Amino acid sequence: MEDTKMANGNGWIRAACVCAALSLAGCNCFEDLFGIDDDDPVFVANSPAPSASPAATPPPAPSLLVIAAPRFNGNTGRVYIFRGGPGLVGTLAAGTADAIIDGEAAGDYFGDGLALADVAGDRAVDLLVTAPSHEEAGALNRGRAYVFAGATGLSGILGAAAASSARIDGENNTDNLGRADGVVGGRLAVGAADVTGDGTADLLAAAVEHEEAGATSRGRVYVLTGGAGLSGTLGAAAASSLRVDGENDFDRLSTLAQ
Ligand SMILES: [Ca+2]
Ligand SMILES: [Ca+2]
Ligand SMILES: [Ca+2]
Ligand SMILES: [Ca+2]
Repeated sequence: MEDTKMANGNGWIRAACVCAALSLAGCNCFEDLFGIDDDDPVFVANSPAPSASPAATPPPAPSLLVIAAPRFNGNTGRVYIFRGGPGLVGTLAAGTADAIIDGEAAGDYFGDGLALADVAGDRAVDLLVTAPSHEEAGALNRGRAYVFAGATGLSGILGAAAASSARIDGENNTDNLGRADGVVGGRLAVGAADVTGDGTADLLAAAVEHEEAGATSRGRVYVLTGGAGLSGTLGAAAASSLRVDGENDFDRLSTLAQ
């Protein structure tokens, strides 16, 4: 196989490389592959010249600053998202955030649990928020964990239900899925770690007041496999790949290793 002069003058290419693109006008790949006639002229339209050095890697996007006010507006709860960067300095009112997410209903305590991690597996950081006293109609304080996919792209004032890509509901009344009780450095109600070992972070959520029949408030930790399947409205029991229960009544299992 011979080197072939490109008609646009960009230089020399190997005929074998041209045949990788079967749709190129003038490329007689049958001939080139089987060695019948390697001397045919080959035209490669707009082939880029080889770059002398690889393109510079763009700097990573600044981190997000996420702040929660679980008692905002009658304990509805509100989460503020500021995009980080050199301009984020001084004294700011929380309401000037780049994005604001409001809980669904009074008494939900939206924002009690917070974490940032890519649980959708698309390399864009997702925001995890819990509302431990949220319930759907006919239930009581089951708690709900939300995934907001691609959190860096959020802007304006948003509602938690509509803006979230996934919602995970507690199993039973008064489970309080995602309750952190505002304990700084203590109870971790929601988080992410690749527990399944497939390369994508999984969602971790704790329901401190959950118990199985005959017990009281032992607590249960759930692992929900990360990835594209983590979307829509899900039940914590059915959607989780792993559940870990507390040993004793009132253990209120909640701390998650990451
Ligand atoms: Ca993501
Ligand atoms: Ca409630
Ligand atoms: Ca995983
Ligand atoms: Ca309970």
